[in-house]
Amino acid sequence: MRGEIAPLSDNDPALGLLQILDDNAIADQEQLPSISVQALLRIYRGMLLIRVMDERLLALQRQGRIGFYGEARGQEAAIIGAAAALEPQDFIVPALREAGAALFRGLSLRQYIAQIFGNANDVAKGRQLPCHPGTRAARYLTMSSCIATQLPHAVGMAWAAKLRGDQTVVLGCLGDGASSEEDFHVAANFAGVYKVPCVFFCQNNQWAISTPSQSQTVSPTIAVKAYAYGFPGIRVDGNDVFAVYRTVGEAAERARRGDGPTLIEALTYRVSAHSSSDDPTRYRDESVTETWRKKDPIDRLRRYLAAQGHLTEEGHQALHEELDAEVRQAVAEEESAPPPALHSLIEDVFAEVPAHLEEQFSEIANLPRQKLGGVHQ
Ligand SMILES: Cc1ncc(C[n+]2csc(CCOP(=O)(O)OP(=O)(O)O)c2C)c(N)n1
Ligand SMILES: [Mg+2]
Repeated sequence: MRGEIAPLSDNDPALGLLQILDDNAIADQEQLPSISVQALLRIYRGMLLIRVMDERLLALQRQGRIGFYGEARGQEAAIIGAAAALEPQDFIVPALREAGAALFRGLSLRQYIAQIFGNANDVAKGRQLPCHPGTRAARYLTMSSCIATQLPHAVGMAWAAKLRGDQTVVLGCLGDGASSEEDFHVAANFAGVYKVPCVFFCQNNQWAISTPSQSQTVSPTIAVKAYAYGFPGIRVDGNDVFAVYRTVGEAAERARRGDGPTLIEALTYRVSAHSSSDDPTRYRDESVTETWRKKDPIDRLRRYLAAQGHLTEEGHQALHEELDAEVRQAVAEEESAPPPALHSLIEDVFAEVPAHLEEQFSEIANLPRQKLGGVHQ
């Protein structure tokens, strides 16, 4: 049965840009989602934690203390706004920059930083690239480094939830670059046909490493691609936490009701480098980046909270210092933790470690210590 494709008018939600909190931090009262002050301050804390962590961990990478780091600077409203709009039973299947959402949902800073060091406290036992946390308890999957391969997984999980009738929604995250990958189209098609409870959440930060979004697609927006698969698309200001929260919340409710997927495009900007291995000054005009730095989502929410009398400048400073101290403490603890046990090299693939692997292991274990580099037994 064919889905309906509505004729597109100029104010179609997939072509427009929903904004509730404008650049001057003035909120549109009619569209403002209802969020308690306590919940809003928790959202603010989650956003600020990403910023504080990014600053500290990038410095650590530059000092050679961690191998790699990817910032999410400028995308904090999109990440936390989306996470805050979900129910605890919902899953997040991340793309590249959503680790702050895992922390927001309960992953401890120490667990996250242990993953970055790949030490003995890391549940992944150092087998993942830094910044790839996963937490079963907070229903946040480990990030897939292969762009877009997570989307068929997200749709499969949502299909399973539908078959079980368990009211779980899956947030399938992607970047603008991922929208060109076949896995995105496979996932979107399947999600539309089977009406699965998946919300596709695309952070269009306008760059895929050095490829600008205008070279990525000639579609007028990414959101409009949803119509090809028979479900709604909506484009929002990704630096506006209220627009993201409201849209993701409504899409999740729609999915929970059994009405199927939605594609949300959150328009934002990657104001930092792609990762600690990248230098954007070699391929883009950084004066454009400066204009986006002025649209800072944390600053926008802070000004709104201040105008409402919910957060003073001193309150903001105190929170900043508290988060900075928490990050430094977690770094100090995890940096001094030992690496994973050497024997873990050959564990977890077979139910019982086969003899040939034990044999190879004993050769490694008997190497002089200096040949093992940083690896301890
Ligand atoms: C299948 C695949 N192709 C290429 C890469 C290399 N790669 C890593 S991140 C990235 C860009 C992703 O851009 P986008 O989806 O916009 O996410 P963003 O980095 O902007 O958050 C690329 C091409 C990869 N990891 N996987
Ligand atoms: Mg991108």
